[in-house]
Amino acid sequence: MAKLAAKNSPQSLRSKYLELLRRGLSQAADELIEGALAGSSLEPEQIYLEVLMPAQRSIGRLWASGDLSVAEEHRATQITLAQMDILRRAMKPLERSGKRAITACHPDDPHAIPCRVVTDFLNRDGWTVDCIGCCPPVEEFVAFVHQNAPDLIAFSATMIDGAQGLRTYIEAVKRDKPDLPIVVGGAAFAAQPELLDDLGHDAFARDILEAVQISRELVGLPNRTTDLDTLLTLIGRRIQELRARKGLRQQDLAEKAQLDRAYLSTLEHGKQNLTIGAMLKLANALHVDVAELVRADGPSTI
Ligand code: B12
Repeated sequence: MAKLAAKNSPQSLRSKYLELLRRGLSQAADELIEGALAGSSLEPEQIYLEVLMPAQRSIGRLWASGDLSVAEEHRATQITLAQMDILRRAMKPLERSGKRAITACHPDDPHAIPCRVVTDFLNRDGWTVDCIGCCPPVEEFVAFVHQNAPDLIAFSATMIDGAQGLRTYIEAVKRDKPDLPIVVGGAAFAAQPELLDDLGHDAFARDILEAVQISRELVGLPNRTTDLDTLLTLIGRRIQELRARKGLRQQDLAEKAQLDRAYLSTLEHGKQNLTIGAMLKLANALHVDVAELVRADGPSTI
């Protein structure tokens, strides 16, 4: 039973997926992800954010350490793009909100995949999204914004230069449309938060789920995390992530928290309306604040 749970965990799927990326086995990657969608209790959103994205970051590390060539990294990235497409289709979109967004990154920052990720998750949340990836020159971008009349712009920055360059774009957009909300996010800001100083944006989101939440707030849509299922899923993922970080098996954590392992399993899958008492026991067993359990970050390392 424990073996089965481990087999279906995001961590084990991630290691298998990374190995296929390294070896460039695209068909096997199709089979692995399709199999996980069909046969495990993991949601497509979870596979997307907790399997594909960390694996991409690992590919970056392998490339940086010389363990993968540039061509092998490119091949891995193409495989992941194909899987993102499969998962995007598997995610059930929520009711259309009537809101429109543009997602983009700076032209000097060729990392357009994060724009695609923000796009997929806003789409899932009911937005209509124009994903343009790397921006055209500033005047053309402003004209595009004018023509498409979005309710929000989400800028992503992976490279430091890209993050700095966004200032010019934000200034130009704000000159034309001072009230158009702009949310920013991405690895560059996570690495150097001071890049956010005087950037001119309206909000910064630490991760994709937070971006979706903040975007809703910025345009006055009701917050969907008040939806019980979403909240329970977020809490479940958080418990699972904190447990994995401490190297604990479900059984270990259940014993420490004096909870039933099967109950913990349903909690981690967001299928159980947990009591405040259980939340407190888990927080104590994990040595974290209760508030930590309701944060929505995905794991950043494999
Ligand atoms: C694929 C890739 C490329 C591809 C990009 C393809 C594409 N269409 O995007 C290509 C080959 C073009 C590329 C080029 C380069 N790359 Co590159 N690349 C990567 C790699 C392996 C994966 C990127 C990726 O898709 N990650 C998955 C994403 C989605 O994860 P993420 O960025 O963390 O995004 C998450 C959050 O940040 C957040 N988020 C992101 N955006 C946003 C936006 C909003 C609004 C919000 C709320 C949240 C949010 O949500 C995401 C999902 O969880 C990374 C490794 C890595 N660590 O990511 C290196 C990496 C980013 N690249 C790197 C480098 C150095 C380069 C090059 C400079 C290499 C070179 N010498 O030529 C060039 C860039 C050249 C230039 N013109 O500047 C470095 C950057 C180091 C640094 N910090 O400066 C990395 C980290 C690799 C490494 N370990 O060294 N790269």
